[in-house]
Amino acid sequence: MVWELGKDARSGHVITFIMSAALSSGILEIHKAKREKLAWKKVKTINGRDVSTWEFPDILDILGDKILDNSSGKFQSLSRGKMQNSPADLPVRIEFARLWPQQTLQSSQAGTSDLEAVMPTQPRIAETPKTYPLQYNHAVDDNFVSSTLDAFAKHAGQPMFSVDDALQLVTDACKLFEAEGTLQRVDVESVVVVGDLHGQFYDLLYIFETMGMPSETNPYLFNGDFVDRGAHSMEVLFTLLILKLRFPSHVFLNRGNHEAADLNLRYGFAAEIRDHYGFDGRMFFEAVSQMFRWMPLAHVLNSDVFVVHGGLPGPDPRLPFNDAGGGGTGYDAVGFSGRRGGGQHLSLLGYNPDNVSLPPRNTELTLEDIASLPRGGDPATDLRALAELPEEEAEVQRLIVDLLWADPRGKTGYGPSYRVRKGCYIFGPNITEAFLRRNGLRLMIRSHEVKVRGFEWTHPDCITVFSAPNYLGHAGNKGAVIKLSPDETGRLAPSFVSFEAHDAVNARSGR
Ligand SMILES: [Mn+2]
Repeated sequence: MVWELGKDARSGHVITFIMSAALSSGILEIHKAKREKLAWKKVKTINGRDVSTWEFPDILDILGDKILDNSSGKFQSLSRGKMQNSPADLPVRIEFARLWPQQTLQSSQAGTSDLEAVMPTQPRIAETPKTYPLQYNHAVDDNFVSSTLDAFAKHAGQPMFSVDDALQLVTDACKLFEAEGTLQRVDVESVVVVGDLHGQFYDLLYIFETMGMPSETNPYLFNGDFVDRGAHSMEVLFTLLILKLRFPSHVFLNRGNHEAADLNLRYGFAAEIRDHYGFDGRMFFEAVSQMFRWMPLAHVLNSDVFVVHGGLPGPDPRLPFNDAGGGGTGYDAVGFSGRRGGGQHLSLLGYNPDNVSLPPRNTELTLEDIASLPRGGDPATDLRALAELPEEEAEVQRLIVDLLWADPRGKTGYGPSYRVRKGCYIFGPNITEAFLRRNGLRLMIRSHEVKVRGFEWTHPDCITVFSAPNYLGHAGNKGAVIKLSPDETGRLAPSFVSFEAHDAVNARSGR
């Protein structure tokens, strides 16, 4: 079955189809008994590109960028969009295959996220002690940084540190993050902001080549999603940690949604740790997971620029997440069609987010509110577990999920996100504006979504930056970084550097 979005079609149709397909596969797992007889759709190609082996989030990543605005199509037009972004090439042609639920179910079970399935449970017997090229003894100087980066570049994919040294390094870095705040305020002359890296180590090296190595005079802020997806999460993570240890007040890291154990088990980082350290990798995995829990969630630069991985706090009050039976399994943010009132339409086979626009929060969140969010845990994306918590506690957890997972959209107000299973929303330009104004801020920078040029002016005062070119080894996008340096008034102003992929093996094989 093929649907084609022609020039006359209202933009937004494609993404609606895709969202409904994603929604379907999600619902399938829960309501299997009810839906066994139905055929389900799976995307085979997009504009002729075979995406049949891609996971839905990846397809959405790519399509969310092609269709410049994934809600109302406001930025999408036959000329340049309002934000001067290039529109997607039309028509977008999407080919669906029909699949029976049983097959879909099996393939989703194959990707089990259980620690036992990824990590070895038994130590190997009679293992000869290995020697490793690098040693870590708490002293990180320029020489250590450069020899580590050299060794990584030459031997990417092989462990360079003993697991004991690796553990020590993570433990030391963790102490630095613990000493920082959930919301970290820093003042800088200038700073390079780097978006998602996703294990693309050689692209990180290229960023350093182009923008200069981090130093006291060249600060960096890495905006989350360092690991998973790409081939060299270990090298990327160690590089960032070593730089943090070398320049604790000039290298900053924000936690991304992929700095979380459950994602690492599914998207490659845990497997990479296993390949490096075997049974001992369990210890290391747990230490890294613990460190991730203490990374700051956001930075404010010069009391002016807000930097966060995903997005802004969701609506207040929140619309409840309902399922067809009202059990709160969280597959939709708004009522199903057939529910009375509200003019909101959501059915099992698709919904039109255009019809949903929740107003800005009754109580706008302050930076102090964000600063007081707890750390030390993983984002609560299990909506059923969340429903068990006292409301106040649940709301705190939802805010953390918003910061790590939410996306902006073109239409004003809040709407349902295709990441609805994480419990988050998409937010419009007026939401960004209200948050920034309430907090005396001028600009927001976020990452989390792939962009053709590596960056995008998503709202008048919100930039998306994504630094993993040719994401997943096949997205064909450029990567970009933002350099913030003082304008004539002395305030931080962005300039952009886009770059092509420099990593021949970006994608972890078989993932
Ligand atoms: Mn992300």
